[in-house]
Amino acid sequence: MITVTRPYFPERENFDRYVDSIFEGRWLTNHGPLEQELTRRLETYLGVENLLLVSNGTLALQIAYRALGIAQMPGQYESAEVITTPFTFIATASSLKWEGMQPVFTDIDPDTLCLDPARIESAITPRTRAIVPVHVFGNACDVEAIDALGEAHDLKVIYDGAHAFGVTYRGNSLLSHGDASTLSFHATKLFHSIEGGAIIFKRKEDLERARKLINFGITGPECIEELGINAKMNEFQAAMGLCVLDEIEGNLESRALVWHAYAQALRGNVQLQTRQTGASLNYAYFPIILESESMLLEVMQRLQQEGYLARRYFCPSLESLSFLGRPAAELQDEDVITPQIVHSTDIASRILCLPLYSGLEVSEILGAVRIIVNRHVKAA
Ligand code: T4K
Repeated sequence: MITVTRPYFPERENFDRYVDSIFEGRWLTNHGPLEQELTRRLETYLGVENLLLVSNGTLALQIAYRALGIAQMPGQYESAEVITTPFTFIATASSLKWEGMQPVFTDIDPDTLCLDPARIESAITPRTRAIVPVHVFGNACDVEAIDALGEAHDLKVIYDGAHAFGVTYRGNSLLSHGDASTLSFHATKLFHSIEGGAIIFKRKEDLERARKLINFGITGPECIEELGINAKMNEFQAAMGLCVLDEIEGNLESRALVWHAYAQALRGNVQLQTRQTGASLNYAYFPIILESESMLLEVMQRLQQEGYLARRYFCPSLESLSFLGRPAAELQDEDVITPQIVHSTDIASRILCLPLYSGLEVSEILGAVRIIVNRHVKAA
């Protein structure tokens, strides 16, 4: 079976060298030497400052909310609101709810699939604390418009950049926008550390606060300064991250071949995500948008019969999940605004991500391309 993704496995000898250094140094976690080395190397590779490694991309979001002071602290009013996109992986919104905030979904742009800045302003209320947009499938959000909205309304902006590893926008790292940007280094991502993630802060003082929060709020042997949690990256995760980073260029080249082969064969046959002008490609995902859900189901089944496991990233559209909704008491509140979601629901019902990973050969995807093109020709 050719799955939607496959984790990148670096050269075993390279990994062994890093593991040998862990055994020699007898240091396993709590800000070890490999975690420090990976921090430095990622800052250089990504062209960013104030990067903090954490144990996964979901905790990266949660820690960012806390460090920036928007997450609920015990005893605070329940219904702080955060504007976010319904077209994303569940963790973007569930991390908000988990931290006691109310995700308020506003619609996406049906072409870029990112949060539509034109719809954000009317959803802002006195309870709004922040905006959490997602660079979905590595496509840059309209960062200028969103950053400006954040500034005008005194709202924090945290970009969920889980898919945006290495993406540049107008020559600089896309991840340097907002008050913070987060990354996921899950095994299925183009850059990974088995499980892992990072936060890139605009300000050094936010980084320092977050560094404390990921280590239980501890600042010294007998000093626990504030409420914290454990969100540290361990040395084995960092070792994998270093090896994967050592080989990142080959990984990207291999993905690029398949990405461009799909694009060339499918453009004009199915709708593709419109990429933001000025943003680079990182070849993380290849989504296609079919004409209807029934066509999607038919294509998916045919692909599966031929050995391709495409995935419905991201379905369902998150506004449909009742457990992310408002508590009943708040629903009676006149100030509550429930924006209409049209595009995200529609796109979520018709979008399919095709297999894409390093090592996948162009010759291996031709069968999938044929199935999709044939179905399109039949429908036309
Ligand atoms: N924000 C956004 C926008 C995100 O997309 C994500 C995660 C997050 C936040 C949270 O970050 P983390 O806390 O996860 O770091 C996967 C990943 O688990 C998840 O990290 C990712 N987004 C999401 C888009 O995809 P699933 O449920 O699709 O994973 P799974 O287990 O079905 O794997 C997909 C395919 O990969 C399988 O068909 C086979 C292959 N696979 C997977 C694993 C784990 C392998 O071949 N080997 C493996 O070890 O969620």
